[in-house]
This record gives sequence, structure tokens and C-alpha cells, in this order.
Amino acid sequence: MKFIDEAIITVKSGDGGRGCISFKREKFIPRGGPDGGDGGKGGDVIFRAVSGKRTLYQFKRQKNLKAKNGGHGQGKNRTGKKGADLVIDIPVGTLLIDAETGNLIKDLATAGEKFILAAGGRGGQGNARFKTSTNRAPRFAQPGEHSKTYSIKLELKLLADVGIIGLPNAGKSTLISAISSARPKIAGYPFTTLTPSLGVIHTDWGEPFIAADIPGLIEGAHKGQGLGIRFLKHIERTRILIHLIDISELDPAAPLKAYNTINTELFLYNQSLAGKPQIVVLNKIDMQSSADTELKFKSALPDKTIIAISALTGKGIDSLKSQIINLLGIEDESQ
Ligand SMILES: Nc1nc2c(ncn2[C@@H]2O[C@H](COP(=O)(O)OP(=O)(O)OP(=O)(O)O)[C@@H](O)[C@H]2O)c(=O)[nH]1
Ligand SMILES: [Mg+2]
Repeated sequence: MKFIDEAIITVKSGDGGRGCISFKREKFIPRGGPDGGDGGKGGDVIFRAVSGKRTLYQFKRQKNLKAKNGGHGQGKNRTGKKGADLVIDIPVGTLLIDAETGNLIKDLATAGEKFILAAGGRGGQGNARFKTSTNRAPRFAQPGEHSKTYSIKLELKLLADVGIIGLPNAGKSTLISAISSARPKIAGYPFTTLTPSLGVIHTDWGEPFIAADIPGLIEGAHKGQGLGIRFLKHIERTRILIHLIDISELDPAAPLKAYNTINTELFLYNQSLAGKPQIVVLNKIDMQSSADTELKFKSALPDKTIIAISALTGKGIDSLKSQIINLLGIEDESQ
């Protein structure tokens, strides 16, 4: 299951400022020595891995990025200002690849990690630096070093933030189809989904998030029953789980049983999986039989936040989305 986000951008470090040619001009000192300052260093291009970003979508628009040039040196030995660095925040796990050769430059694998891709040009030395016993009045200074331009391919293997789990036939694939552009097969029999599929879910503001539709889990999954452990392993990396439950079944006790079965499997496989934040979602509320069952389920778990939806008609999906956004802590960037 590969799902790769990519973008190609051009980045440029800052030019070094040029060195200055200047001589002291003071009253009563007719021939002052050289006092031209050095140019400032150009800004570096720095990539920084941050945990708040999940996709590369911002780089679909921002394709040319540049650090600031260094200031030129000035008289009275004043050094030019250093050019501001360009710090580019990218999601943790982004690969930096040379777009021309295809070579991997760097894998930014941990949050907070920084990598200087291109150093800014050095500032040129001012003429004050070139004063010697034989040349007391040098009339030259160095130019600043030129910056460099790189074409970089950013590549990110998307990891799901949200895992959608539940018994076979609960409607997991229907749900991911309703909220993303993923189109897994949907059918009214168990084990329709054999491999997970990922969908990117765009919000009206801020970062999109990624959900994975996981094949149905059954009792004994932790020991390899059904499609088993492979997929439990996959959801270990997600941040939250949507626990989807079919409430259209005729037996009103079935949803609670389903809920307990899945949670037991999570726990038996790995306790940390059982401790992951879970949004309990009752699906198929469009069905006649569901109303009583929904009440029954809710009263059995009075302390839980339970959301009722119809993945088929879309009812309740907006409030599910905002609940997910809240839990993931996605910030509103629209203001
Ligand atoms: N009435 C109704 N039917 C639904 C709803 N959501 C899903 N279904 C139906 O339930 C059946 C199973 O849906 P899927 O999305 O394939 O279920 P799944 O959980 O992905 O199943 P597996 O991949 O086998 O684990 C299909 O016939 C869907 O059309 C809903 O909200 N209302
Ligand atoms: Mg499915």
C-alpha cells in the first residue's frame, strides 16, 4: 500500500554582500587608512521537519523559495547585515531528493530535525582587510559569493493519522469514500477490503489529514484470524481510531458485542493500541431498525462520546469530521 505525496520546488540561498572600498575621512588626518567593511553572509536554505504538517500540499503553490541576500559592507568598518535564512517547514518523514539526479540528499525522519541544504554566499571582504605594510591604501575589495539554486523533489510517504476499524461489513470503505477521494471496493459481504487504502481528507482550513480504511477485523485477529495481524500492525502508527459499528442489524445487542470484540482484539494484540484515542461511530442510521439500537448502545456507554452517521447518505459526517479535527489538534490557518 503505497501512497506518496510529492512536489518539486526551486530553492535559492542568499548572495553574500559585497565588500566595501572606503577610506577614513577625519578632520586633520588627510590620508586615513582603509575602512571598508565586509559584506554580510547570505541566508541559508534550511529544511526543518515539523510534526504539525502532514502533506506537501502547500508546495503545489509555493514553488520558488529564496533566502535573503547579505547586505553590502560599508565605510567605517561596518559589516553588511546577514541575510535572513529561509526555513522551510516540511512534514516529518519527508525525503529531500536532488530533482536532477534523483539522488537522495536527506531523510528528515524526526520532529525538530534541521538540515542546511544550501549555505548562503559568504560576504566579500572590505578593503580594510587588505591593508599590508606595502599596500597601505588598497583600492579593492572582494565581491560577495554568489548563491546557489537547487531543484529539489520532496517526497513523503503518507501515513494515516486516522485508522477506520470495525467488523467486516460495518461500512468502513463506504465511509472513506464519503470523506475522501479514495475509492475502495464496497459490497454487502464481509472481507470486501483486502488491503488498506488511504484517503486524504481536506478541511475548509488548515492541514488536510489522512485516513486509512482497514480490512475488517474479527475475533481472533490478534492470533491471525481473518485478515489478521498485518493490519493491526498498520494501525499502530495512526494517531486516532474511528471505531465503526453497524447498527442496522436486527439483534439490538449486536453492536455492543461488536464493540467489545474489536476492543478485546486491540488489547490482546497490543495494549497501546487499545489506549489510542477512539471515536465511536454508529453507522447506517438511515435504516429503519437503527433508532432503538442506537439508544440502547448509547445508554450502555454513557461516558463515551458517540457519533451516529450514515456513510451512505452523509448524515452526521460533518460532525464526525470536526470531532476528528479536534482530536488531531489541527489548527485553523484561515485567519
Ligand atoms: N444503509 C446503509 N448501508 C450502508 C451504509 N454504509 C455502508 N453500507 C453498506 O454496507 C455494506 C458494506 O459496506 P463496506 O463499506 O463495503 O463495508 P466494510 O466495512 O468496508 O466491509 P469490509 O471491507 O468487508 O470489512 C455495503 O453494502 C454498503 O453499501 C450506511 O450508512 N447505510
Ligand atoms: Mg471495506
